[in-house]
Amino acid sequence: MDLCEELRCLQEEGVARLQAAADEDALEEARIALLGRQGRFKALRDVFRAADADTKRVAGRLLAAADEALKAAWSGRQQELRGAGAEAGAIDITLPVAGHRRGSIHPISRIAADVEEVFTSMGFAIVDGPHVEEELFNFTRLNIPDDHPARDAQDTFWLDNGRLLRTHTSAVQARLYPSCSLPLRAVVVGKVFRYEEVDATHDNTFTQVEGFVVDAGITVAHMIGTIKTMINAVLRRDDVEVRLRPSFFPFVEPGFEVDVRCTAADAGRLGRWIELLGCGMIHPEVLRQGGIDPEQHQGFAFGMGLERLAMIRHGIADIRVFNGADLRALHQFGA
Ligand code: FA5
Repeated sequence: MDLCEELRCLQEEGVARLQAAADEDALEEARIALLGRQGRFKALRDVFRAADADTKRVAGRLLAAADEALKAAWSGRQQELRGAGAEAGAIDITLPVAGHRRGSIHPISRIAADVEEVFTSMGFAIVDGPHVEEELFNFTRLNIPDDHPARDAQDTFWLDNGRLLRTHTSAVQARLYPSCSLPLRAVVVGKVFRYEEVDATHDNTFTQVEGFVVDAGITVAHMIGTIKTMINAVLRRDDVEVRLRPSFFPFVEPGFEVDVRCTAADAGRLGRWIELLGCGMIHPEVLRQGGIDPEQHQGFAFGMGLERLAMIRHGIADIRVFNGADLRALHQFGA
């Protein structure tokens, strides 16, 4: 057989053998025999190299065609075999069914629902307001004019259009007063945002609960009674101590802060006083700006950090758990 005949033969037989390989081992064996260093193709190429110019001119095309056809047959069959293997392995009906992971309610959503339930049972309406707020409601109508230093204490994220991410839920008070009918008992639960350095008790995105009551003859005693009722109903611990400290917020007069601590021997970080909320009697100027006559009606308001409350409820020492993505931590406290 001359070289050209042998090359035609190699292509025909080789392609047929590769295509007929029953599995990957057989295919590899065929590849070595045909295309390996000591295979048939290599042997014919050596013959080709030694051939004269006339033979080379004719056999060159046949050599290239055989090379291409063998390689294509090899890779085509390899893909077929691998695809079939993957398909066969894709469904192993003998494997046990992978269990569904049960989800859980985020601890802040859980405690928010509890807080709302307590207030609804006391006759409060649930109200809401926008996260992107106007400066007017977040600051000005709350007796915090442009140049007031209290604005620095609540620095926030400003938008190009002059609006801001609300720094506290007190903004909802300012929104609501002009259109509300009295007496008013309302509670807001929602996210607030501050340009804040994050640590174990401060986050830049957290949740506040704002409660406010406006009626004739409202006093500090009503406020303290309401706050204590709420704390006792939501915290499921019997070792909680509460204290009231005088404080300043431009939108209340007088103003207070309420701290809590746990007294159990193993309370750890929670054994120290933790500031839970700010509160006070609504400033007459805030009522007036909202169209309410402070001579006729008085009110109290409070704003509480819900994460802080949840930390005490569950004994969580670091606020970053709530906005973190560690589901193992969140699952423990969810419902
Ligand atoms: C206020 O936001 C006032 N609007 C509260 C208020 C309402 C006072 C009505 C009087 C009448 P303050 O900045 O202190 O106040 O925040 C209130 C509560 O939110 C704090 O007591 C704390 O529990 C929580 N809080 C404040 N900053 C953070 C923070 N960075 N991370 C988590 N919780 C916070």
